Amino acid sequence: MVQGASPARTPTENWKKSNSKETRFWPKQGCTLRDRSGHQEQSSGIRGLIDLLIQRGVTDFIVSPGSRSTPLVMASLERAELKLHAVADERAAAFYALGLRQGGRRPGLIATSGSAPCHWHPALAEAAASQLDLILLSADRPVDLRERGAPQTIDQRNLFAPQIDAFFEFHAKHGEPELVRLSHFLSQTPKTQSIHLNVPLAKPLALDDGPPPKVDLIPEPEQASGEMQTRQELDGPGLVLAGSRAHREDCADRLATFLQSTGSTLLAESASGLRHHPGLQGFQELTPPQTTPAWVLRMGHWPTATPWRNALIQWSDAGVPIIGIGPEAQKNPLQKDAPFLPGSIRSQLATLCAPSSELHTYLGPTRSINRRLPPEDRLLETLANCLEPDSILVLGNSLSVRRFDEAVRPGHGPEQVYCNRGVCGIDGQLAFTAGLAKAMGRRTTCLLGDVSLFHDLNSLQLLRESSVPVQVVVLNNGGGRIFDHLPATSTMSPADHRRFFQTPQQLDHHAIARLFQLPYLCVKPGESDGLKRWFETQKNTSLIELDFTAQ
Ligand SMILES: Cc1ncc(C[n+]2csc(CCOP(=O)(O)OP(=O)(O)O)c2C)c(N)n1
Repeated sequence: MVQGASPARTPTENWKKSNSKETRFWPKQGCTLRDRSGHQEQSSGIRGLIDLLIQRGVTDFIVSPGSRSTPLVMASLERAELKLHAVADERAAAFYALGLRQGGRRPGLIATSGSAPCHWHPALAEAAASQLDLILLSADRPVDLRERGAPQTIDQRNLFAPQIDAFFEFHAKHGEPELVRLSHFLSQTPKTQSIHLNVPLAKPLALDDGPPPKVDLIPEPEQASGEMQTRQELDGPGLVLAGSRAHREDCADRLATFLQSTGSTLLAESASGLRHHPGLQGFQELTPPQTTPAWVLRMGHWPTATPWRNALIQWSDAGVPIIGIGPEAQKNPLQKDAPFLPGSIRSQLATLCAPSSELHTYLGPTRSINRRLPPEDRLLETLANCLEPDSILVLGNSLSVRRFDEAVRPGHGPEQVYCNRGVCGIDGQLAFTAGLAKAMGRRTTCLLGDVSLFHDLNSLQLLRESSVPVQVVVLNNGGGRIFDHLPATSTMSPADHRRFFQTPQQLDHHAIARLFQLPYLCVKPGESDGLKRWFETQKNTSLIELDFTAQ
């Protein structure tokens, strides 16, 4: 080798040198991917994008790691008014964001290109069904790399249709004109809608110095309220059925007046937020009345409990009007053209009244509420009584929410109970709880099944890191026991039933707790003394196993 000359490169080194990741895929004619002249524009475009989102009200970003998204993260880090959270798994990140949104914050998600944003989909399905909005920022490879076999590159446009209608591809390198285009788009998209912004980014994946261009957010046009204000008379005493999320707005006092004046009865799920309200307790039942009501007023999500749903079917067949009220009003799987009163529950309740001012009596004060409970349900009631009334409770789907609703009477347990009943997934429940606990800043408990825990196991890490203690209570009944009630159960072999439906994981929950360095308690029905002490003394996130496997 000649002194001073650069060492000879091997063919592989030569290839590597001349084929940096982005030049290996030859750009289509007329564009150069290595052109750095657009870098300054890209940087200011990204800063302007984050600025517009802050103007729209975004408070937090949940960041999952990746290189393509670097400029988005860096621009967010520059803004002191934003809170950034790191969640490695994108599916958990999206459920965490959903929890934050449920708790009143306005979060956005940031992920890299390829399969990463695809993992947001389950949480978006729940968000859409529960009318919660999220902002999604997916970084993308430059547009010219699409459909050319480039690594980590898929078509990310409209990835989430039909869950989200609002999609915008933001070309940061076009700088200010692109920001003006985005501002128009945002003004046309109501804040209640989730938005997916796909952001193709070229190398270098960093930010140049320089302030963002100042583009103002164009205000949304005023929406007509469209609420019906005519007074509506409801003949005869009826029934109000409150599913989860019925109490999104403070409607309890209006509802109490309405129940009183119409002589009606209330069936309220825990996650309706109405069950524990002191003014409503005298009107409540836990099981549907034997008498057919003259009408049913339904608010929040469609009910979870099978007896309630069966009663609705029976009444619907008998021609009882099932009137939807509030944001979820229009959804009625039984009656396609069922009457509904959209808009706010509070204002709609004010329009409803009985024909005369005379007080009606229907079922009278609570009866089905005072009954003997089996040992497992008593343990759930003990659990409810261990929880402070102003703490937060998240109920997992499947039997957790059903059993809790059946076992725990009005007035017991926390007032604020949440459950993802939009699409009833067993996924992401711990991540959702972590986000909600963070947003609310209050002690939080999550009760969920053993398969549900397994499904979101990695989110125990989020809970371990949570600044607010979260008690994870796993109702371990040896698999997905809701499937014991499948009509086909009697026609298949027990082995097939276990393998394809119950899917018992047979995991050692104590070992799981150790893996995530969480304190652990195991409680069996009839041995609930330790539970109360645990809740009184436990200051950290912990895992509590309710061991129902012997039942
Ligand atoms: C993401 C998702 N996958 C599958 C289902 C169908 N599913 C409903 S309940 C259930 C079993 C849940 O088991 P577990 O959490 O142990 O609760 P249990 O039925 O014992 O109450 C399954 C798989 C679902 N709802 N969501």
